[in-house]
Amino acid sequence: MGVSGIDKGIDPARIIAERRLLKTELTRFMMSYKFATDEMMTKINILKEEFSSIHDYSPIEHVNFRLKSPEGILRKAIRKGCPLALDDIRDQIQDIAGIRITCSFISDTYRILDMLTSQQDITVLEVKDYIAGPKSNGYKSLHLIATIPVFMSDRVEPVTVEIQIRTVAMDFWASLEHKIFYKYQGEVPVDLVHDLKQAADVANRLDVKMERLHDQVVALRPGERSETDIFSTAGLSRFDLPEDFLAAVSLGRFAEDERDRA
Ligand code: 0O2
Repeated sequence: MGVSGIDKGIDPARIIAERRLLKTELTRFMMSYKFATDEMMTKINILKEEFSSIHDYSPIEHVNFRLKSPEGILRKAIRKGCPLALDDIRDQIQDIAGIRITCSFISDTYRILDMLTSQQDITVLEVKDYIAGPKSNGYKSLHLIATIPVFMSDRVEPVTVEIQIRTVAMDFWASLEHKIFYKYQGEVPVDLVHDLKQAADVANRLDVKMERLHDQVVALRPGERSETDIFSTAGLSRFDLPEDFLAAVSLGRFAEDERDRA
């Protein structure tokens, strides 16, 4: 079959012009997802650094991101019966930009979800809570589907990003299950499906146990962190704060308190 369309009697110059236009549109389309991922990654890294400098651990273990390839987008669009037009793909395929946050504990996954969803420029489209309601195969994860505005040279575009938030144990399970699923092309033998479900239950028990242990350890530790710890975790050297500056600021605060009380 002639892919070019030339043998169908279409003017070759028109075909070339169309192709060029499509190429530009596709590049802009993919770029918008890349920029949205960059913006979200900045937000997540800020949360990670800020949280670990105030508390004495980071709720975020790792963060990965990926852009779905054009072939992957096409496959998913065909699988979902989505028309192959960029506007329809933008509306219906919500995981073109994907970020995965791996947390230490289950409570951290919800904490991170709250921190992200409370940011003013993030618009939540959907939250799928596969932790509270796991899939029948045992899959657990929190999925946040949200838009973030991307400021480009001539326009502002809200771009959809899918953020998967899960514990290390959930992530370990999901990556193995994903490999097995692809190896068997979706036709996973029944005994393997059963073993995977059992492994998901074991992973969940580990999550619960580890969180309980962590809570016990935290309860034993003094809550306050020293100033030096805070600066070193944040990767900063100590600021030199002159005594008279500190005195002036604290006097100002006393005066403000007095005014508020009056
Ligand atoms: P890949 O290769 O990771 O990109 P919907 O949009 O609701 O019609 P969709 O998009 O399947 O359907 O939504 P869902 O179920 O929330 O899944 C989105 C992504 O979550 C998947 O993307 C997977 O990354 C992950 N996921 C969902 N279910 C499972 C599961 O059972 N096992 C594993 N390992 N991952 C899962 P993709 O595009 O399917 O795959």
